Amino acid sequence: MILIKLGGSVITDKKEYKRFNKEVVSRLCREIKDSEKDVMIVHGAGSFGHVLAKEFELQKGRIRDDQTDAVARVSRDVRELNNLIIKELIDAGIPAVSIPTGACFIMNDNELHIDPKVMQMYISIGIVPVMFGDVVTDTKKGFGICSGDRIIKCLADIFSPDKIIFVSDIDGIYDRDPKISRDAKLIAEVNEEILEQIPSEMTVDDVTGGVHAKMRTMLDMCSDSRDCILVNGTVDGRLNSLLKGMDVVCTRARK
Ligand code: IP8
Repeated sequence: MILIKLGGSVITDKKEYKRFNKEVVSRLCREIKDSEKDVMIVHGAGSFGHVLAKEFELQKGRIRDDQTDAVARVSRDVRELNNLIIKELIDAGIPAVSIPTGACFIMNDNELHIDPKVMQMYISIGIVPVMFGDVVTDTKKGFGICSGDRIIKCLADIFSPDKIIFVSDIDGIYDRDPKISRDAKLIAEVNEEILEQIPSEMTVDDVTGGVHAKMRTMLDMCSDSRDCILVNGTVDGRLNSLLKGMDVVCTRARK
């Protein structure tokens, strides 16, 4: 099984509140279907989640009264995004069902605990469960933000996928910020030592951390028998080629 995270930067326009990248998502769903691989899918929140979550500091848990309304609005918005994605998956021929993280699971001081039974049942009848970054109740903090990357980590521990693919809007990890430095070089394989040397301020405007945090999660999950790969989903066919086992421009995490 291949675990795929569709990142917020590729499924939405992160600069504009609730802007869905319908064409890109539709193509990515067709690329997944065409690969004929057995997959589980998680998606990020993009501008459906991060804009309000950041404004109301939801990642800090319950710290003031005006957050309650924001919790409800962010939950509503990420479900709206999830519905749009489920529609594209079904239109592409993938029988997908939504498993809303905040409705099904609880966090304990930011730590997500997933009971896999519902997902196992869906998988056993040929349905693809889809989870997403969400606002989740937290036994210690009242609520918190659970990122898609944290869900991926949890699912990887439970379902032992052969491969984990993070689909983003960048070709991979660079040795310096490619938006600032024209001679930034793409790194094909990242390990702990290489990651240490990459500037940590090279992050996107997220409440759940940027490229650096993602690479760290990837290093945690990769092994000799499991590839963890960051790939650019804005390039036509790249995800499809990667799913089919071809060599593509990307960054792989290496222990
Ligand atoms: O986009 C964040 O999930 P991510 C979830 O996977 C919210 O980091 C609600 C901001």
